[in-house]
Amino acid sequence: MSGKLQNKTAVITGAAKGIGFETARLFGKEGAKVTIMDIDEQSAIEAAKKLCDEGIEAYAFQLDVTNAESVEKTFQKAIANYSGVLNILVNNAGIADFGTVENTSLDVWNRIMAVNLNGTFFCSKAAIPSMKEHGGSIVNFGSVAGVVGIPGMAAYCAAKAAVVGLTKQMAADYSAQGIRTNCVCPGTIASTALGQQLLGSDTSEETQKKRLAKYPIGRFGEPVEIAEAVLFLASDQASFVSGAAFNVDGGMTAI
Ligand code: NAI
Ligand code: 1HS
Repeated sequence: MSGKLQNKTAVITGAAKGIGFETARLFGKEGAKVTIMDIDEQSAIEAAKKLCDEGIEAYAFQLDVTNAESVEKTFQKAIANYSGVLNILVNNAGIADFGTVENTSLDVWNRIMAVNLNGTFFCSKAAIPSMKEHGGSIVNFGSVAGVVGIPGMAAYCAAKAAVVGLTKQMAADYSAQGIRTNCVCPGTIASTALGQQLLGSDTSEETQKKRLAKYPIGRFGEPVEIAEAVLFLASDQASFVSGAAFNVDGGMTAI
């Protein structure tokens, strides 16, 4: 049986855990070779091993996406490992923190920008040369927080909105050169570390109720529901889709 990503090569950042890991697993099930890049080396190795045990060709590289020099070197190694051909990049690595403009420190602001926005910029910069030669697809990670304002998440909302903007800009520059760029904007995925951090940021019954009430579908999402959307955008099924910000949010941004 031939999968939707048969023989494609993919790099997924922040894929040791959470949504990134489920994306790597789904890509692998669809026939892709997957490279997990994550700041957490041990977890990245374990994640790749788990996928190999499931019959997927998976590799692990330690990488902090905020370090431009390491990004360049690590992508060179990963792309060489794919004999020079990288088809898909998923810029999934991301972190969240909380605060209004008044109570967000410059350190927190810079860190949120560094991982969510600069990381996407650095990794794309490292992947594009191979993709220009062979064609490619980049999927960035926005959030509903990049589409609407979320109380108490100034830096995160700004970073994710910038990722949505960068996605459209990259589509404008590179679509004619065979590289489609899109982003997913997930609503809350409660089961991941980041989802738990979000729900734990204010555990009052009132806030929890208000949060869930924002989701017309009546629940939060699962990692695999985001992975399915990333798979579509990354695959040839989305051959005419470039510059899209795809809300995968149970209707959260529709109301
Ligand atoms: P997670 O916290 O479960 O996983 C994030 C992964 O990124 C971890 O393995 C972590 O080690 C890695 N990472 C963190 N900083 C890194 C760095 N500097 N370099 C390389 N790797 C790094 O998070 P989750 O929930 O899987 O989120 C994935 C993406 O989805 C993020 O971009 C997040 O902003 C976005 N998102 C998540 C939502 C949620 O509710 N969980 C909702 C909307 C968007
Ligand atoms: C943290 C992740 O990107 C989701 S922000 C959505 C927060 S809320 O709508 O569930 O309050």
